[in-house]
Amino acid sequence: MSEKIKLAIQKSGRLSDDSLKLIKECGINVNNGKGKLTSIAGNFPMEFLFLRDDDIPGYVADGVADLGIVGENVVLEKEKNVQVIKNLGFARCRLSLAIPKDREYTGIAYFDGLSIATSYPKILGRFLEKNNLKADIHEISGSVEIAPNIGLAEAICDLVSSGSTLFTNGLKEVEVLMRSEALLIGSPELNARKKEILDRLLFRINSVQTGEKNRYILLNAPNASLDKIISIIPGMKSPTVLPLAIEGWSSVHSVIGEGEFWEVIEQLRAAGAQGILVVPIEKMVI
Ligand code: PRT
Ligand code: ZN
Repeated sequence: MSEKIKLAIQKSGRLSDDSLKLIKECGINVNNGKGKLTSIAGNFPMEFLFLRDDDIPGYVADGVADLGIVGENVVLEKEKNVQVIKNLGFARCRLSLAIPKDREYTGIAYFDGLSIATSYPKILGRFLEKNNLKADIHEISGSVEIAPNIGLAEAICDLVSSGSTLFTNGLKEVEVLMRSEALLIGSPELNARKKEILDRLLFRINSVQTGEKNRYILLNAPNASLDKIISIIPGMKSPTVLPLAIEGWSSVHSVIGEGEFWEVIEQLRAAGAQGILVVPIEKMVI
């Protein structure tokens, strides 16, 4: 049997759906039926391990898995010997310190001598040390946000995304320790065959990500405006210009960045463009 690369992904949780979506968008079939711990891709030399996110850095460092998809927060907390291969842009959140909302926050020295509940004792410990603060770290594995209300700690250090969990527990976010997103991590020692498979995977991930960041644009323009319009949407090499059936008009096709979308549309309309269509790009190979 030919060699496969082993990718560890979260079995169930906030990373699972986006990890599977990315794999599928890369054209790789993943069969993650209920209760499965491993599976093999039908059409790519890849094997999947479905694990708890906390275990992923350790499995990758030990070489049980070659690659893993996991939050940066977990990678920094676990301090395992893994390499970060790529930022994946989903599961964005921040690790923050929060205190009861009726307390006046006086700056970072507020935390000196307090007890702080967290599931991230190492990241918090490093942060306190860097700021020359001493605090009592209570490591708990879940529901950190209730700690102040039940008298377990005076502050918490936890992941935040919308902020609603803090709000409903009467807490306020006062310091951000780090920002996190999902990462593709890898074992520092991959053999030549596995590096080749990784390169193929990265090529596909890059094409998906570039496609997501761009839009395909089609419009009609009077021929007299073509020069101006082409200068606004230069595209990958240059736009495609096709004559319309009606005399003196052309259809222009190009690619624009998702972030510049509205600005570009306004400029195009001012330059005389009509019938502007903008459509998503599934994959883009530059
Ligand atoms: O079972 P397993 O150990 O695999 O999963 P888990 O329960 O440890 O992790 P899971 O699935 O909750 O989160 C996996 C990863 O998603 C985290 O390690 C982060 O990298 C990322 N992530 C992104 C988040 C959040 N956003 C997030 N909001 N992880 C957790 N939260 C929690 C947070 O702990 C708090 O309880 O959501 C609550 C806050 O959310 P808001 O929106 O109310 O602010
Ligand atoms: Zn976990």
